[in-house]
Amino acid sequence: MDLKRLDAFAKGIIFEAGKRIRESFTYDLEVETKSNANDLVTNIDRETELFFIEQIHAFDPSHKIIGEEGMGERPDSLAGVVWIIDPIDGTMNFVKQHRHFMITVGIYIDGIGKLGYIFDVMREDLFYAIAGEGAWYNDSPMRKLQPLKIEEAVIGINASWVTPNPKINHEKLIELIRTVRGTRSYGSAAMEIAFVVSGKLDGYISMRLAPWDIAGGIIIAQEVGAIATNLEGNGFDLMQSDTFIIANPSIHQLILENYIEQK
Ligand code: 2AM
Ligand code: CA
Repeated sequence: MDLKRLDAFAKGIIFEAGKRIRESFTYDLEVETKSNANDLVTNIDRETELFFIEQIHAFDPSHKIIGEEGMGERPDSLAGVVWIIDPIDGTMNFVKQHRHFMITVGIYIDGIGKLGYIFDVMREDLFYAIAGEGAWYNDSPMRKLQPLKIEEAVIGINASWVTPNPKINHEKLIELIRTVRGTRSYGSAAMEIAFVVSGKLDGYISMRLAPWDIAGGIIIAQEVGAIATNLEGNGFDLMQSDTFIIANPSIHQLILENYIEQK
């Protein structure tokens, strides 16, 4: 497999999809809800996924696609070349804020992550990696993450987990929030992962993410030394939804051991 050629093709269709989404603001969005009233999808999410599928199949019909909107083959294993795609990560931001939403793509070959992309559509900012060769923010190589103390860390977390909830001990998370330098919540998992791998955040915690939210980001993580696991400390299973933490290597284990207690 010629990874350089695949990388050039992937970047080309990501940029083109981003251009189409930016142009889509000139006509009406159709917003629907999915699993619950706050789980949004639009015609643009679906049109963007379809654009990826058509382009990828024209490039190589043997490639398979797992997309959030379910329009690809959704193979039940990662055998062969599999693209895991979220056409718009942060759909609520897309609808309400017209910014802070990402296209994110991970390309896996026989289960091994090879190419990972997180594209901030409105800023036209690309975070990406080629496994074993490094990671880049636009044209600049990303540095390996440098060690830091937990007291210096800025952590991405959704405020709802710090209120009483059935999934996680919120008192312990309050202790984490009191310990760290600051917290942020951006509403796009891929954006928060992009910020961790590029050192703009030092950790990000979520109680439920899907494979397409993280598939591209975890490939970038490997290249900069960020640690990404579920909240048990095991690898995220790309065939199902799971809990998730990505963090600077100097604080990943410390957060899991001292501040995370699932119910
Ligand atoms: P989405 O916008 O592609 O749906 C919001 O906090 C983040 O969590 C977004 O990245 C969002 O992705 C993701 N998300 C929202 N609902 C989810 C669900 N039910 N399962 C997994 N991820 C979800
Ligand atoms: Ca999405």
